[in-house]
Amino acid sequence: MSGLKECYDVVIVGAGFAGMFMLHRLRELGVSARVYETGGGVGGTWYWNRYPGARCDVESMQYSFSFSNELEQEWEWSERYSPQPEILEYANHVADRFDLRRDIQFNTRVASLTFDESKNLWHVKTDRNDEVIAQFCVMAVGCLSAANRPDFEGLDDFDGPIYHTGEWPHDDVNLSGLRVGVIGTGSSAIQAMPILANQASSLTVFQRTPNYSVPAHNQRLEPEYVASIKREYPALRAKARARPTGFYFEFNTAPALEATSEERQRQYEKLWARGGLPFLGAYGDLLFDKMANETIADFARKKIRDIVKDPETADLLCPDNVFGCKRLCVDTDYYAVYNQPHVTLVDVSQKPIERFTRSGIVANGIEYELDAVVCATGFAAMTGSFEKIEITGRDGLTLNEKWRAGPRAYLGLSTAGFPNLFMITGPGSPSVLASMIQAIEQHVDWIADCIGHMRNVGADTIEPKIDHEDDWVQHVNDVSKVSLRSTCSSWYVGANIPGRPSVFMPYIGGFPIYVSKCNEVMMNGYDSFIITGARKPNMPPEVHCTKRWHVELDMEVISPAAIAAKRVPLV
Ligand code: N01
Repeated sequence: MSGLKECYDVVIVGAGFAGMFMLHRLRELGVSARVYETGGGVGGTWYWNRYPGARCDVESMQYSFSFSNELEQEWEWSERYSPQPEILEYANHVADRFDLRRDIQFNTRVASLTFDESKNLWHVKTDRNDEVIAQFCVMAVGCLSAANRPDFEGLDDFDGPIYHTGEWPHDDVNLSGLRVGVIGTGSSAIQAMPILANQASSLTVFQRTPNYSVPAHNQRLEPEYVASIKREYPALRAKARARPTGFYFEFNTAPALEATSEERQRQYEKLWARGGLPFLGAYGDLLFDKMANETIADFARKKIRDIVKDPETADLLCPDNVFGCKRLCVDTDYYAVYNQPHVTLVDVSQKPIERFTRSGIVANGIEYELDAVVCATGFAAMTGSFEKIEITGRDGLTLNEKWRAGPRAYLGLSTAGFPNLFMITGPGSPSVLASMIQAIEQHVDWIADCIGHMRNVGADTIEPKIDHEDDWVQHVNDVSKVSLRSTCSSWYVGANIPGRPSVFMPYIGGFPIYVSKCNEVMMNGYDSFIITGARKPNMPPEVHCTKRWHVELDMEVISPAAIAAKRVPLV
């Protein structure tokens, strides 16, 4: 391969769920495609995040592809929330079943993508000196893929190993009997800690901001339950698509503040006992009204204090920010970890970690002796994986320059000045606020329809009109302000990493509204895009998947007016 210039219709960057399904759809169109993947296997997030305890926080029966009935029926999930190895096995099964590997080049990082305006082609270079040419590039790089490794002073001095949850080694990591430090208390740490505590002789947790976590109540799936879902899959998927989050769960649109405190207590207890993310669906105004939110935050803080025996530790673990503002965590026995005598919580909220030394970490003037450190410090979310690739569009403009003040993309699908470059679950789409696999499938279908149409009409390039892009970015920003979610320093706004512009990146207006907008754009003949070279400009595609994604919009529930009236839990 090295040094050879090959030509493909499409280059896909990434072989996670997005890249795999994109490849499958393009093959159906008879389009040649090459996938480059940094990792040694498929699975994306689930290939890299193999830290102990890693599992999905969306229920297994909904966290799967819906495009193939056979796949849906044959695959067996074993637990309510799938563990990482099982999801990775599923990804491998998909790759084998649809014979995807022959078009995927593993262990290869795309280093640069450069648009040649004279030929309307992308030049793709990899870190293994491959140089290929493609008419289209599809970025299937994932929303939470670029690990955030803070540059602590003295990192190189530390004698022991330093792991990152998002880049966990593939060999066995044996922490048994070691003094282990964990930096961070987000979802990854919360999942890993109960298991790390069982292995380590001591566990020292460095916490900058406490997080809310709801019990998972994970359990084995009963065959009867699985069979009942499989019988109903098409209807269940349709219901899910009609929900703001793209996954299905019961939610209550009534306002919390109109219930009595006894009613609220009963409702919160009932949903806490059920567990998981649907807890946020207890009332319709929880993410819109600060006072309503306080009622659920108080309930959660009381739960923490009930579980954690040492009052000082419990106080440190109680967040004082909006409940659900940061991504809600889902745990198994997280808070109880702190009752174990060998687990210590170190508050680094007032003063950051000072430095690493040969034998540990110094915080608040105290040196904590450690044999190994786990950085559960998250990701440069949404844009981090784009930043790592030098992407140069028209007039020599790089994507990093264009996005310096925050990402700008039309529908999170493409960005002006970068023709024929598509993104799957890019910034400005529901992505991380929706069920990821649903969001991926919808984007892949839209992109495949678009590429098929471009070929049918002999078009050279497509890119969004800048005024439509600007309007969409403004809309994404405006809608985010309706929700309390935009009010705290979370990775949704890039605030977990110093120096990043503070912009609410995912589209919070709800999956169905978003999907209907994508369908409308397509059926209007892509009139918000500039298409060059087409024999028939501004025509809708002859073949398209809008039916598959069509939902009857229940405007009572999901219209912007309803959102503004604070009645929809955009969980
Ligand atoms: O990352 P995070 P994560 N010094 O950013 C702290 C998904 N996910 O990997 O909050 C000290 O949430 C940081 O502190 P702060 C899920 O969507 C899904 O845990 O920024 N601490 C925070 O406590 C999730 O939301 C599953 O003040 C530092 C922690 O590190 C997303 O991935 C499972 C620091 C990072 O938490 C990210 O979760 C796991 C520093 N310099 C994850 N820098 C599923 O179940 C950062 N921190 C699907």
